[in-house]
Amino acid sequence: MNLFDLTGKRALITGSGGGIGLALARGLAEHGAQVVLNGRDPARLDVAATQLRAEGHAVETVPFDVTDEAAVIAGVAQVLAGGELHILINNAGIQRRTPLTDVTLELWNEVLTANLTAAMLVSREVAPHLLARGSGKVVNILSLMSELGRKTIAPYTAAKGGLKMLTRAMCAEWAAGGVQVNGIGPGYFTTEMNQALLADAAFTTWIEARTPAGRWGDPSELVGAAVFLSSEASNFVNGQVVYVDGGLLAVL
Ligand code: GCO
Repeated sequence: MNLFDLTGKRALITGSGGGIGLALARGLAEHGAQVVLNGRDPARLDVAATQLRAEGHAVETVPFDVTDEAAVIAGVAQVLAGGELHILINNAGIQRRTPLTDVTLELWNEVLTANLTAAMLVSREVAPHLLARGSGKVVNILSLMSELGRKTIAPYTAAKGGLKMLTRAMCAEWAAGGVQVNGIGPGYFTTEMNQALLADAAFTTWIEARTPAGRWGDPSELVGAAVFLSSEASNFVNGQVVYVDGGLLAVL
């Protein structure tokens, strides 16, 4: 028996038109899952789906804005109308970098909604389906900022810290119903969201020195943790966070 086999499982990955979300969708598909791509841009999802189908994977696209409650209700209903759902990966998120004294309420709400509230909305709509079956997986994509602060990203840090505690709250409510809720905390990865950082030689030098592995991560390196937390291998793992950070959190 392969504990990590996702054959027969169907997974919704939010924000999977590119970046980490698409890497995770590809990884779950490579381990047998049927994947449902989500994002706000249907055209971007279609490009991603075409790539994955060309690689031989079963892919659906369900575009909806995870920050819009009505869109989430309708979008999740559409996903569930398409069949059983076994895995939800709350990946969608944004980054806005500015000093806290310059943070407007609009920016604060934009970041908190995209990175925290959206995970609650989508999970609230998916959970009854998982609980009715008595099994399922929810994986929240956290951050190093669930544990550490860094200047100029206070809203993101607050949101990702909240997402760690929301992961534990979901565990408290849903574990007895056979649903395992856990998190993945990426370190610094070469993603679209981090392009400004990757273009900053001083920052990349600092991160490479601060990270024991001495390098940035590739989004494909998050797949192992995602497959583990999406598979039978994690059936007694609840409320935990797997940090995939090259050791950054482990050392000063
Ligand atoms: C930043 C980055 C980080 C990373 C990641 C680290 O501005 O420092 O965007 O937040 O994206 O979240 O775990």
